Amino acid sequence: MTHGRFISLEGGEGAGKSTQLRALATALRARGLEVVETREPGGSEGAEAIRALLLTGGADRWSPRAEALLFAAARADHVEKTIRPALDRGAWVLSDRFLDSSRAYQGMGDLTDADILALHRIGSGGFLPDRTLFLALSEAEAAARARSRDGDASDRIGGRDRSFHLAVARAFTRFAEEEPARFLAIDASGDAEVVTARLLHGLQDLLP
Ligand code: T5A
Repeated sequence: MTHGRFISLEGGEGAGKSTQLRALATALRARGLEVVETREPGGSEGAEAIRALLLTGGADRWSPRAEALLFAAARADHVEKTIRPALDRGAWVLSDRFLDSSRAYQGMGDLTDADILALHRIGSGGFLPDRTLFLALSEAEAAARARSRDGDASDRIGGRDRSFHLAVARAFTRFAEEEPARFLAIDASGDAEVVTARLLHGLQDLLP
């Protein structure tokens, strides 16, 4: 019997989260674990429908408060329909973004970190990952990676200005300082295989 674990990957746009999530899943499956790959916003039927509402349309489609509530609602559905059932059967769940993205992206303007945590308590009972791996990458490298994949295209939130994304990066760095047991900053520079090895090292104490 394996013991289910919930791991989230966080970071700015283009840091390599999706790439690393796939590589981590492969590495964990090679150890005989059942692995569920999921993402936010999304990861369940209802949350994927909310994802489309959140990431498309004009910059002012949603007020900051409505946006935060939509993320929290999507997360509540994701936790209830996808994450908890998988953990209950002993699977490892890897999520491309989770609560800390809301804290970094929605919790530093009209709403505070305490507001986002309150929404999470209401929506998902305050449920937290066993470990969060923050892919730390310089602004220039992340922009180059995102550009190589998307050109100049970006979604409703990714398209916000440079100062917004710098504040997001600072928030993630602060979370790593404040919660070192759960939230680990991992150097995301260099070849993908090297980054995967660093991430696996960050999970070492949780592995069966
Ligand atoms: N959001 C999300 C909130 O505001 N609040 C929330 O609560 C949540 C959950 C989601 C958006 O929603 C916001 C944040 C986001 O703006 P998304 O479409 O899910 O958007 O996209 P992102 O999560 O932003 O991630 P991206 O898809 O932009 O980038 P990734 O997944 O970090 O990067 P990835 O793996 O696609 O890699 C980017 C490119 O770099 C290459 C890849 O091949 C790819 O081309 N690459 C590397 N190149 C060189 N060396 C390496 N080591 C590389 N690793 C990857």
